[in-house]
Amino acid sequence: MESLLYPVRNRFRDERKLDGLWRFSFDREEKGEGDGWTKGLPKSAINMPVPASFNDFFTDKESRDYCGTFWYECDFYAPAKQEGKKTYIRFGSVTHRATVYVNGVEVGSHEGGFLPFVLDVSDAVNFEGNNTLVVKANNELDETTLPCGNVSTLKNGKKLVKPYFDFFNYAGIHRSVWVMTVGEESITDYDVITETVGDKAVVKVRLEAVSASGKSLKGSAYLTDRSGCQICDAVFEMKHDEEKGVYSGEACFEVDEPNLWDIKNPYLYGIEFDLLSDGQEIDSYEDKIGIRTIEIKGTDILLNGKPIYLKGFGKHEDFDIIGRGFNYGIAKRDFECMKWIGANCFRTSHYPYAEEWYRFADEEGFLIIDEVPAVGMMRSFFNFMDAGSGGKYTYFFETDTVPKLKENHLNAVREMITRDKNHPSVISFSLFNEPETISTFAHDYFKDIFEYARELDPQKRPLTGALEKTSSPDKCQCYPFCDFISLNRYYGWYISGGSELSDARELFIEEMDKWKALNLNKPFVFTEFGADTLATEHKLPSVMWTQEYQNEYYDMNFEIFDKYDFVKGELTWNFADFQTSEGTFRVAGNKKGVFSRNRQPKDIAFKLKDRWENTNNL
Ligand code: CKX
Repeated sequence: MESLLYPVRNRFRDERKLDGLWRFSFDREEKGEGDGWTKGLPKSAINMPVPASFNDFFTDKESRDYCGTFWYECDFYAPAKQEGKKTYIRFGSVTHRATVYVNGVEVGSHEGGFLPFVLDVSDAVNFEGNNTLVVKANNELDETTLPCGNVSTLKNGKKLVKPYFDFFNYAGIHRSVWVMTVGEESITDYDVITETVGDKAVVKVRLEAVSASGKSLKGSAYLTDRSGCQICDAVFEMKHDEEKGVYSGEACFEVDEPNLWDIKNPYLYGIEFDLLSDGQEIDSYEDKIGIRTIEIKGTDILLNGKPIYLKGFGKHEDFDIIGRGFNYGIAKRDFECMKWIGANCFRTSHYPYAEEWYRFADEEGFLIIDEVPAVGMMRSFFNFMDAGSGGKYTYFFETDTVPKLKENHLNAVREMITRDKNHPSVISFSLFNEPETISTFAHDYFKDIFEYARELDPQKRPLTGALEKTSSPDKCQCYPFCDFISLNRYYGWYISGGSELSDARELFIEEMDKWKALNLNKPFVFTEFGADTLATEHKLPSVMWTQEYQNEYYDMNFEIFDKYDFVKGELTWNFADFQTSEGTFRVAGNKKGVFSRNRQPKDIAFKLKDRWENTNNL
């Protein structure tokens, strides 16, 4: 079973978090396996909090920037053995890859650092006593991994990761770890599609289950309103799908006068699925769903049939000390800041975030563009700045790396859509960030990625991908795949910044006129625009990096957005300052945040608040 359902605890299922203080060792010489670390780490292992990135706990550079294999270990007691039940370990994510051992037995591995994986540990677990859980992890990147990068070796032999993107390559066990007990006959997945017809809603549900014994299964489900009252129910005939080895069934609810999920009233219904065999209940699964529609019509993005304008941010999972580790307190502060400023949307740039973000957004009424970790698909971070000028641009033509890259990309798309498909907050999937898109190789590569995603998403949400400037209207071969066009544009920052702002404006208009001339009849959303700004710097008249310049830059950008009626969203780069690799290009991080890294507003935040709260047409 590879069920990515979020863990729940009920009369048939158990889940316990293993978060806390684990033990940790770097494995600089790759000796761990030979030295028996699969059974337990050596005495020299140190304490390490989970979930968190390991990097910024350290006070020495070598450890912070460590590149290679590292190990985690914790002890756990499994829930008591029960007839007909299996025991699983579930990782929210381990960055970027992991192999897992229970009591020295290898139980599985996973590639990709931003999505969950679940391993059946039933045969490896000792139910009578203590168990040792060991994770061998690795944070290296290459041109087949998502995200992309490579590793260089310094003269002193030290390995250094070279990401093809600017955010710091944080690593570790970034999200919660659970030990779970689930029946051999159990619910493994469900899909929900919601439609509105007049004053009714139709909720189509597909339930999937496994039956190890081959016993026939039946399903039932019911919906409850906010007060917990049951409002409708349905029964599923479960049919065996030979090819997939699962049972599945479909049912349909009709909800009279539904409370639609939207930004102002994010109404969630409860849904409970029950699984029966021989008339006996054997499993159940509870969740919350929202009834809403999302579609593109002409140049409009329609939420529940009404046009919306996306206002918000590209974000990162990034904070002082804990790096990319999920923390509810930080998520709470981020949602409060986003509410305060009048935002309604964020993009999970450049990877799927912890599941808790989406559950939180469902509750709070935020729209999410959910992005797969396909970032860095140019040869280097700097390459995207000059690729258009005739530099290397064919990321997708080298046949020795592309098949593996594509396999990893398709897998990440599958895992992301499987995990996130039922969230009302998720209005779109973004399938790339700033790759090379101007070759026929890129065209053929992304054609398959988009087709796969369309096939997988039961809700058939709009798909997109964020295009940087070399993906120009006359050269880009991939924008036709997008249901709305997402542009990352930096006129006035990377292009003609500072005193040249008036030129930036002209160039921006030139490009937008070209898009307009294509008459695509699709919405455009700015998925990135922004100017690095030091929260401490003021200067009159402005210079780049000051708060005054950030304001002028935004004013120019707003003027252009407002000129073109097919622009249906503005997601600034970035919500907050974030950590990057070090270099001359960044001042101890990317400073394009509207908020500082500790989530305090820069001057620009007040301008945005005014625009987003008070401009009627947005
Ligand atoms: N876009 C010209 C991807 C983000 C970066 C952002 C930046 C670039 C800009 C591309 O991940 O942080 O340079 O600020």
